[in-house]
Amino acid sequence: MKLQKLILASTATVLTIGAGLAFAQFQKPEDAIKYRQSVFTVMANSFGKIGAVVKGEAPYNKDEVAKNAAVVAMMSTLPWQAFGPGTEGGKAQSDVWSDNAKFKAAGDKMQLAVADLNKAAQSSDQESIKKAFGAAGATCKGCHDDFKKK
Ligand code: ASC
Repeated sequence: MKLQKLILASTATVLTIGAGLAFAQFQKPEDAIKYRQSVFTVMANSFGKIGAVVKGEAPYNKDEVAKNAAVVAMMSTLPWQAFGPGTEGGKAQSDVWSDNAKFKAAGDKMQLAVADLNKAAQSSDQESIKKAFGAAGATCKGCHDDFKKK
């Protein structure tokens, strides 16, 4: 009887650790999906504010652009931890998991591009901001084309 309890408890512990590895800090796959979608929502909001300036729809304010570029750069480091094994769903195509190396490479490319945008935004050189914004937007689109459900 005691041995059975011990085995049950051990099994529960192993299962708990296994689930913990699969979902990292997330209790359920839905939590990971909500997390990564929230990150992209905040990122898109700041990126869009820079876009309005670049397109001449909003006045250029160096501090605002720099702040939004810093938000985008920081947020760009976060969603990847929420695409772990067993977190399929949301707007992510199954290729995220079946072709994970390609997805990782696309994510790395985006992070480099938004880091460049952040650097450009610290200057007042609107031409370089515009160029870096375009390059960053292309990495967003590239990943959406390949990995996001329409
Ligand atoms: C945005 C936004 C994206 C990208 C992408 C660029 O402002 O929310 O996902 O730009 O549309 O093509």
